[in-house]
Amino acid sequence: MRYLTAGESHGPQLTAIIEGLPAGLPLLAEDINNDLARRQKGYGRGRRMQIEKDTVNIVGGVRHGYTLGSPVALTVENNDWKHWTNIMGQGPLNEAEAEEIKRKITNPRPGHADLNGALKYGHRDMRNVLERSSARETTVRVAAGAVAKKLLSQLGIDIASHVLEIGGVRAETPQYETLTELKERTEASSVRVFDKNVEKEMMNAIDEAKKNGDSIGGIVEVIVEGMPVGVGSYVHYDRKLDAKLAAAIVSINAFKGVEFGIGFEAARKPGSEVHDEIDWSKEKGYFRKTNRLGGLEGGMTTGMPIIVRGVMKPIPTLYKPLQSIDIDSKEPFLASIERSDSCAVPAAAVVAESVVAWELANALVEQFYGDRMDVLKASVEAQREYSKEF
Ligand code: EPS
Repeated sequence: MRYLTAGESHGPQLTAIIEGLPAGLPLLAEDINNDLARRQKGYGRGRRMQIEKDTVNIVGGVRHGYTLGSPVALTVENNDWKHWTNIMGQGPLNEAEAEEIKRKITNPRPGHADLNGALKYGHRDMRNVLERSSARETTVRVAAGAVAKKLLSQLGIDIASHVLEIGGVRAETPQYETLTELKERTEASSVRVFDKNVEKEMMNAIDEAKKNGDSIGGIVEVIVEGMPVGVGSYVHYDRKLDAKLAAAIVSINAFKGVEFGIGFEAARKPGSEVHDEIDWSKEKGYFRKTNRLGGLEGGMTTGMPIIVRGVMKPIPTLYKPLQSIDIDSKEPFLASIERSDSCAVPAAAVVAESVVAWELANALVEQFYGDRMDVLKASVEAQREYSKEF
C-alpha cells in the first residue's frame, strides 16, 4: 500500500489518497473522526485548534460502508481557510489584492524548514515553505493511520500510544493489565500520561514554557499487541520492519530519534541483560520471557508487543525570539512571532500511533495478501496457527 497527502496549512483542505487497501474492509467516517479529535486535544496547543474541528469526508473507494479495493480518498477541510482566501488563493491576484497582502515572509525561523526549503525551491516568500512544512499535514496522516488501525483491528491487532516525558518531567513506566486500561487512563489525561503523579508537573512545565515565550518537547511511546510472528524480513535492508518504523517515526514533524524496547539503555548493559530468553507453551507457542527488544528481532516481529518510542524536539516557532537573517536585507533580526503551540507532545503521540499503524498494516498486506479482507484474515490466522505448531 502507499498513500500521498496534499494541502497547505491555511489552504482549503487536506487530502490523502490511499492505494492498495484490500476490498471488504468495513470503514465509516466515524472510525476516522475519533482519531482526528484525539489529535486535536492536549494541553499546550495554541489558538488554531479552537478554530478547527477536524472531520473527514470519504470521497472515493468506499461504498455502503466497505472499501472497494479502489483508491480511498479522504479530505479534511481547514476552517481557517476562510480567513486566508486571498493570501492562500489559487488564482492570480489583482492589483488591489496584491497590494493588500504584499508582505512576504523573508525571516526564517531557526529550526524550521523555512530557510532550507526556500533555498531548495527558490521561494523568496517563505510562506510557500511553511504552509506545507506545518504539522497541520499530520491531520491526514492520522486519517490514513485510522484506516490502517481499522484494518489491524480486523486482524485482532490492538495499538495504543501515550506520553512518557514532557519538558524533562519523566513518567514512571506504566504498569497495566490490558491495552484498554492504558488507553482509557491516558485518554482521560490532558497530557496523555498514565502516571497521575506527574500530570500536574507536566502541565506546569508547559505553562512555564508558555509564560517564557518558549516551547518544550518530550517522548511518546506506541505499543502494539497481537502482531503475528515473522512480519518484515532479515534478508534485505529495505524489508526490515524496525527500519520502516524508525523512518515513519522520524518523518513526523519535529521528531528527532527512535528507540525500540529498552532502546539506548542497551548500550549500557551486557548482552545477557538485553536479549530475551525464548520459551514455548502449547497455548502460546514460542514466546519471550521478557520483551526488552520491543517485539522486533532481525528486522521481524517476534509476536511480543511492539514497543517504539519517539523523541520530539520543542517546536521551533517561538514567541521568544532567536537570531536569524532576513533573506532580503541580509540583516540579522530576532525571529518573528507566529501563532504556535507551546507543546504538541500529547497530540504527537496520536500521530506516532497513526504512522506505526500504517507501517504495520502495510507490512501485513504486503506479506500476506492485499486484494480481499477475508483472504488476508485467513492468511494471517493460518500464519498464527503455523507458528504455534512449528
Ligand atoms: C504549526 C503552527 C500552528 C499549529 C499547527 C502547526 O498553526 P497556525 O500557523 O495556523 O497557527 O496550530 O498545527 C496545526 C494546525 C494542526 O492541525 O496540528 C506549524 O507551524 O507547524
